[in-house]
Amino acid sequence: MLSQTFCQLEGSSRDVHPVDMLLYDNAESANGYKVRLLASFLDLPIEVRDVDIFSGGSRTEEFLAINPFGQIPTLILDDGRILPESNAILCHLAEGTPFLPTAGYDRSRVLSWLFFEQYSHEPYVATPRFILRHTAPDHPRRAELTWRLPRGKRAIGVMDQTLNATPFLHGETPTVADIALFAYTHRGEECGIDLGDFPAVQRWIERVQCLPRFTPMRPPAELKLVD
Ligand SMILES: N[C@@H](CCC(=O)N[C@@H](CS)C(=O)NCC(=O)O)C(=O)O
Repeated sequence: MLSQTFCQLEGSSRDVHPVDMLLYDNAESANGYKVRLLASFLDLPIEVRDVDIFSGGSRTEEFLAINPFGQIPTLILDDGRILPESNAILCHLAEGTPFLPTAGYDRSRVLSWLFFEQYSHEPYVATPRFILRHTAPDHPRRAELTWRLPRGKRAIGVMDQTLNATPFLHGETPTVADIALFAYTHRGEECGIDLGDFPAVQRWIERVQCLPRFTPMRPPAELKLVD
């Protein structure tokens, strides 16, 4: 069991509050932001501990003992159990709330957006953002943008088509599907994608930003380049 700690949650009306879940995170990560955003919507107190992922902080022996994937976000539950993977964390925290429908077709449909995010969106939207923000202009990885970005635009196009018909990705109210896909999509310009081409997505971004208890992504302390 984690000992109860006290922290100040940024962008929250709370000042000092007892918390019992711990999130390994990094301000530059929109995967981590997914968790912080849902926690804010649900008013869940979570202590956030930043891991310096750009200087090997996620590959230390100590961190690999917590998460052998060597990645953030990783959540430590109040009973000490470990939960990696942003979308699994979203589902865990959203259980029993309107952000995750109960078992049946609706829940499966929300899950299909989460798998879409990981397979068809994240590698072609989040990875270009990483390349553009964390490699020098002559870095060999810049060549990947030529094949990644068209696929990213295709994924956002699929979202745009859906959001032309419904206010949120699965119907009339927000779910974890919206949170998972909002995270990197709303930073489209940083990913090399012009959101002006996707008007329904732009309206949806504003809709999410107007939800009660919305919290913005944290700015990174500094932008670090990788070799
Ligand atoms: N599928 C994972 C991806 C997590 C991920 O890519 N994390 C990155 C930051 S956004 C990370 O920890 N990178 C550091 C590393 O791989 O060492 C999820 O959705 O949580």
